[in-house]
Amino acid sequence: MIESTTKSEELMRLEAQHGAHNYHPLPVVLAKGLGAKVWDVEGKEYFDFLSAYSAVNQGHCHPKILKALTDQASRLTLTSRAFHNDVLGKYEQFITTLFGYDKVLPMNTGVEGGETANKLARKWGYEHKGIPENQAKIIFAKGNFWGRTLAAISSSDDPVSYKGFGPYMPGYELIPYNDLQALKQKLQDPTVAAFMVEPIQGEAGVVVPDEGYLAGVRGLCTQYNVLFIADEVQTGIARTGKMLACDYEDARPDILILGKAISGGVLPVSAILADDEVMLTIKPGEHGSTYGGNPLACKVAQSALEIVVDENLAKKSQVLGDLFRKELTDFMGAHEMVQTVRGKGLLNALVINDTAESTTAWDICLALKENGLLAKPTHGNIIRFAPPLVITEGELSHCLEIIKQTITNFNFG
Ligand code: IF1
Repeated sequence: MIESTTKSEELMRLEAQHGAHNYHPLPVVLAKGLGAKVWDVEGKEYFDFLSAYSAVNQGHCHPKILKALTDQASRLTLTSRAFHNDVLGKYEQFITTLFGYDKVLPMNTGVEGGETANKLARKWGYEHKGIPENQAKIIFAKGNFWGRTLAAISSSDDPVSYKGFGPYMPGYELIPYNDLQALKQKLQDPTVAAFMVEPIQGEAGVVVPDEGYLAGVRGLCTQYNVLFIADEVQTGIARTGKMLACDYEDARPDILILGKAISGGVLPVSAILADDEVMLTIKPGEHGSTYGGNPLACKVAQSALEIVVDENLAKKSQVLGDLFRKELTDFMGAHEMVQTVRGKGLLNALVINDTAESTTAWDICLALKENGLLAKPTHGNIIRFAPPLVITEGELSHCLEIIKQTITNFNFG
């Protein structure tokens, strides 16, 4: 029997003994969250600079979302789509009006959103573009990440994602990110149904494409009659300083995928939005899920989206993000190990002057944790910084001091 000295160690031991080892978490055990802060089981306070990978944009345990959750939870939580309910239609009207699309297909996780978008694109390709049956191609950008299913990893060029899980989904092809020439070249192929891309690549390390890239994608997809699928699961819902990252260039996707913060980190909700020509290619019984569009999820999601609008979180994200990057860029000048700070709104990353195979970013995150700030590397030398959008300017300034002090005192060896 391994003797554990603290409650955290005992709880981490339980996970190690009884849970799959499919993660390598930072050694911290959280027990409470409110706004931009979380507390561990020993009561230590931290600023959350991961926001559950941008699912907690509205802040932990937002009272309005919790009220929506508890009010609905005592009425009706799940009917399945075998029957109608008194919540779904009103939510569908709300979200399609908010984002400006004819229809929404509600699912649960972000990757189900991607899978749904891929099915819609293929069906549209056969029924509206005349692509021969079972020959539809979907193009992705290198460095993409849209989840862990066999389809999602089939489009990945990261061996950690796909190695050992073959065979892979056919009909997927890759081009370099942020390369309009490569996209134009690929779209000459008449069997291409769609191009699916993140407006900013999250897992790749908050990779921001050149000005004009998204507008260029929109133009080329229109020119070659190819669906532009925007994966805004991580960049959407005000994270990058606009409601959608695509809004920076008025690049309206043909299929919009939302997840994560659509429900403010309270329960899994995703949504696929499209206009009728695309959405109505899927007929009754051809797609769905047990929990997709359940009344509880719809109430939570509507409340979470209303908060984004009412609290003007997109503007907050833009203003605070500019402040964050300016302060760290000034700091970088005096610190040769900090190579780059990049991002939009409050989706940012710090690139350390080290190799992607190093543990430097991890070690810095351990030091940040000791100093009361939780962040996670996306690769060996890149640290993502993405606090809840409800963080105050004062809290952000305090966190900037923690980051600068931690890096200044860090022994880069
Ligand atoms: C985990 C990464 C981020 C996503 C984009 C779709 C999905 C995701 C752009 C799928 C999910 C999550 C998955 C989560 C960690 C996190 C992540 F590190 F795995 F790669 F954010 F960068 N599109 N990203 O980022 O959404 O099915 O997870 O709801 O632990 O796997 P999901």
